[in-house]
Formats: sequence, structure tokens, C-alpha cells
Amino acid sequence: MPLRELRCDWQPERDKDVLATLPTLQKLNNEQTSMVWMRLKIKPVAAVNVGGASAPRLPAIAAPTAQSRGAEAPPTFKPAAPAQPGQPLMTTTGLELLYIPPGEFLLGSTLEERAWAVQKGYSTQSVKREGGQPRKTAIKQGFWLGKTEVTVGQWKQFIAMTGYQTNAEKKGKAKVYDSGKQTFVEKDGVSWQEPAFVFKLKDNHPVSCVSWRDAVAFCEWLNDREQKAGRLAAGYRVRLPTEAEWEYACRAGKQTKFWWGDTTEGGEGRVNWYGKQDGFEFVSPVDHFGVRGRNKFGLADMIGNVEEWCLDEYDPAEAHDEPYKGGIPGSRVVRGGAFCHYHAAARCASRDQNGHVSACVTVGFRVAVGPER
Ligand SMILES: [Ca+2]
Ligand SMILES: [Ca+2]
Repeated sequence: MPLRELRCDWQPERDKDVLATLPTLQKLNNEQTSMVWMRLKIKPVAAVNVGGASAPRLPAIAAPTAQSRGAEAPPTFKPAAPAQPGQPLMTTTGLELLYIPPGEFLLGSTLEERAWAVQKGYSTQSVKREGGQPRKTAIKQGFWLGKTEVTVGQWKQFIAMTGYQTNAEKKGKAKVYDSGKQTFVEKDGVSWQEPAFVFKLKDNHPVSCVSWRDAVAFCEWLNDREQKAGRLAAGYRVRLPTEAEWEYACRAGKQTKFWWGDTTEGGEGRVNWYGKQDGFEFVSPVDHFGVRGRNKFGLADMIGNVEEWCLDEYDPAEAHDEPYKGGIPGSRVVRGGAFCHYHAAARCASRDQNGHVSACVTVGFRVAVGPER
């Protein structure tokens, strides 16, 4: 009977050679052995004679690596001290997060901004979502936020290591934009692997067609890894950003329509939004625009490319300074607009929503490491 799981009191350095020779071992103390091996920076080796001269030599085994399943191999790493405020955080999977310091800002848009948005074609119903006058809001604790949206390559790692199936894959369809009907419709066969763009996805494109539930599952998986690796400060976890954290991070100290200022022209060479004039009809590789595409916090694609899930339930009346519960049942906030959105729908304060198990080609996410919520 092949040994697939083992629970034991083991010592990493003393026992690694023995553990590496156990045929078909998949989990060690409830942890994926591939993760254990990566943490120890070892490979499962050809047989060692664990039982002495007369014991049979065990066959070599291949560790289930992300690379062997088609994903980029995560970088090797050492267990490290938790990330410190002010310093960037690199996860065990190579996902980079930047530190966002605590502070205050004005959440929401001014009447003047909303009038501008309506004049540009945004509906009056849509601007009502942005609430009353901008409200003074405090981000009391610093947090980390992904420098970029989660990429296809990073998503592949998650799938390869967990076998997770997305809502769209289970359903066999996801939402795409129907230009004839001028609305989003579900289309068969669309998923994160096949988002119905006119080109083949690369690992540095943002993942889309992932539901809020899918995004949360990714965060839970990454949180588990980072906790075990000792990468997270006490009381912090990997999760989606709250809506207030997202807007604070997007603004990066600015109270203008966009993080670079008030003009759409100022976004030239910075952002992938409506139209091909920026070089992209669909998604662009994350951080394609380099330094010019990053805000004062160093975050790329906060406006445009893919919309980003937030932790909050969706209140159609306004955004909240604390994670909101009690909005439209099942719906969750998305922020920032996407490659297909007009300028008025892709501002720091513009808000939208989607069902929590709904998947759409325009919606992806970025992860935060923040206080428990
Ligand atoms: Ca574009
Ligand atoms: Ca974005």
C-alpha cells in the first residue's frame, strides 16, 4: 500500500533525506510535501538506505511541483522573519506586495466630479453609488497590497498545488461583454484559461473570470503557506483588501479623479482602459507601463486592466470605512474599472459590484496582507 500521508514528529534537517525517499508521499503532517521540500530547499532524492545494509533501496520519487504541472516554478526561499512595516513583502510564491502606511483620506467623489462623470456618459444611477460628499476616513493600520493584479502564472501555481476548480469551470461559462446588446452575457466555455480574448494568455497577464469565492480561496491558500513559513506579522493575514483600503491605496495621497490627477490625458502611457489607443483592446500584461503606470505607493494598474474584487459586501448607497456586511445579498464590491471601461467608470472613487460566485472576463483581483477582518 503506497504511503500517501504521514503524520509524525520529525526534525527537518535530521529527517529530510528519509522523508524524501518515501514513495508517493503527498502530505506530511497535513502539509503538501512539495511545499515541505521547497521550504527545505531539497529535492526528493534517489534512494537512501534507510534500513541499513540489508534493507531494500527505495525508488526515487518525483515531487509534485508546480512546474511539472505546467505552472512557473515558485522561487526557492528560506523561512524568514515576518515582514516589517515599511518594507515590501515577497511571498513564498514570488508574489510581491508593497507596504501601505496608515493615514487618512477622503473616501468618495465630490459633486463636481460626479457631474463630470455624468457629462462623460456615466449614468446618474452609477454615480449615486459613490455616496454623499467625500467622507474623512482613517486607515488605522498599515497593510501590504499586491504591486500588481494576481497573474495567470500565480493563479496556475494555486491550481497546480490544490487542484482547485473555479466557479466558472464548474458552471462551464462566464460573463463576456456583448457589444450588440451592450451588456454582459454568459458565454459557454469561458473560464480563466479561456477568457475569449483574441490572443493566447501569457503568465504575466492578470487572471480574470475568477469569482469572489475563487479569489478568497486563493487568499486562504496563500495565507496558509505564508503563516507556516513565518512571513506574516502577528494578527495579519492574506486576504482581499477592504473597499476603503483599496481606494486609499489607489489614491496614494491624491484626492483627484485619477491617481495622477484630474485629466484623462494625464493617463496616457499609464493605463489600459477603454479603446486600443493605449495599445490593448483586452488585458495587458501587469505593470506593462512600468514606473509611469505606478502610483505614489508603487502600485500598478490600480485603474484599468481588470477590475478588482474587494472584501466588502456591496452597499449600493456608498462605500464604507470598515468592511461592510448587509448589502445586496451575495454581491461584492469591484473597483478600478477594466480594459473595456470608459474613463468615468475607471476612477479612484467609481464603484461596481458582481455576484460573489459570478465570473466575468473583466474581473480579477489583487491580494492584501492586512489586519484580521
Ligand atoms: Ca485599452
Ligand atoms: Ca486593475
